[in-house]
Amino acid sequence: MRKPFAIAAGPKAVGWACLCVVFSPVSRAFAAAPLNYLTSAGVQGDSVLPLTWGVTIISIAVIVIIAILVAGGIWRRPGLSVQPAGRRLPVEEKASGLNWIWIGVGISSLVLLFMVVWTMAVLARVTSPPTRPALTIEVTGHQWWWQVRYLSRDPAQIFTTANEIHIPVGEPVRFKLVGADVIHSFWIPQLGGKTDAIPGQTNETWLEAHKPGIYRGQCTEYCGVQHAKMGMLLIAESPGDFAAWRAHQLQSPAHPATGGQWAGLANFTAHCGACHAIRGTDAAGMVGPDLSHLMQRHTIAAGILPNDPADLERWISDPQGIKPGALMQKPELSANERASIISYLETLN
Ligand code: HEC
Ligand SMILES: [Cu+2]
Repeated sequence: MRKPFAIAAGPKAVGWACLCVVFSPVSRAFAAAPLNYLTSAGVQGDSVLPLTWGVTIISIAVIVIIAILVAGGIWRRPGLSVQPAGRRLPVEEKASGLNWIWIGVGISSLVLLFMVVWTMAVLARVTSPPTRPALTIEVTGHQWWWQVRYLSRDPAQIFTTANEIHIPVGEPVRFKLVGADVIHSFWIPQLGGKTDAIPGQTNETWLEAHKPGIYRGQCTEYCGVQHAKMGMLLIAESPGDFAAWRAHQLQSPAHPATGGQWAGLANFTAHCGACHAIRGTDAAGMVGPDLSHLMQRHTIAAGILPNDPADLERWISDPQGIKPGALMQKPELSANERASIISYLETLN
């Protein structure tokens, strides 16, 4: 007699494959990936991570158990003799069959209830920071870069930067999130969950990093053609390093030192100043990233190019070739003008 289903061995194998994916070296490889949420480096992540693993493992266990029961049921099915057409099979009604339903519903409800309570407890813990944050940073999502403004009651202490966020370690930092044009979503996976940046609304979240490091972030709400190239870096540093960085950001960059650099500043103001701002100069545009201390950044174009002279030149020569659709058109510059602008930008420490 033919076996009713040939896939009976399948579910078990699939279950083991899932377990292997979760526990094997693959998870260690994830730990080395820049955008990984399977390791935690901050207070929010510490609460969320056990829940992520817990729910994953429980879900896999449920699938495996059910698969085994289904497979067992199929195998143990008593052999049926071929019935003449039209004759019905006698159905045996054993009262004990119903018990399985009660046991199954009971166990499932307990497991689900446990997961709900655990999730609520984690949500309660990550909703608000353990202590009142001393620092508030406003992050505005633009198509396709991040504006970062350090807020303060004292207007002289406010400054703006882009795509790289510095925070001190060991204390919670408040983030106010806004969308400039469409909905974006702010996510630094190793430190905490996602929060949307919505036009006309200010969402709040907080993050606290345990130890100094550079953590990759990414927009996680589809926001147009260059959504995938809307990254950022969060740089967590010791409170001393952070204070020094902040004090430096509040300064205007030094004046150009050479004639060529002065010409670069003039060309910059004429060709780029409508969109970009540089502290202490006439360039005060708000359409693109603030470039006051550009050379302090590790990356340009929202985390996608290293900030080195060759890539800076590549970007300024043809931004559309690197990020097609980006809101910086190809500048119309002579080779001399471009070289002078780059030599000036390289002084912006
Ligand atoms: C129409 C407005 C506009 C003009 C004019 C413009 N830019 Fe931009 N620029 C932008 C926008 C918008 C971005 C962000 C692009 C992105 O990452 O998607 C940008 C990004 C940059 C960046 C990368 C900054 C970072 O930290 O990621 C540099 C450097 C830059 N522009 C230099 C220039 C220079 C030099 C000129 C003049 C030759 C210029 N831009 C002209 C709008 C402009
Ligand atoms: Cu996006």
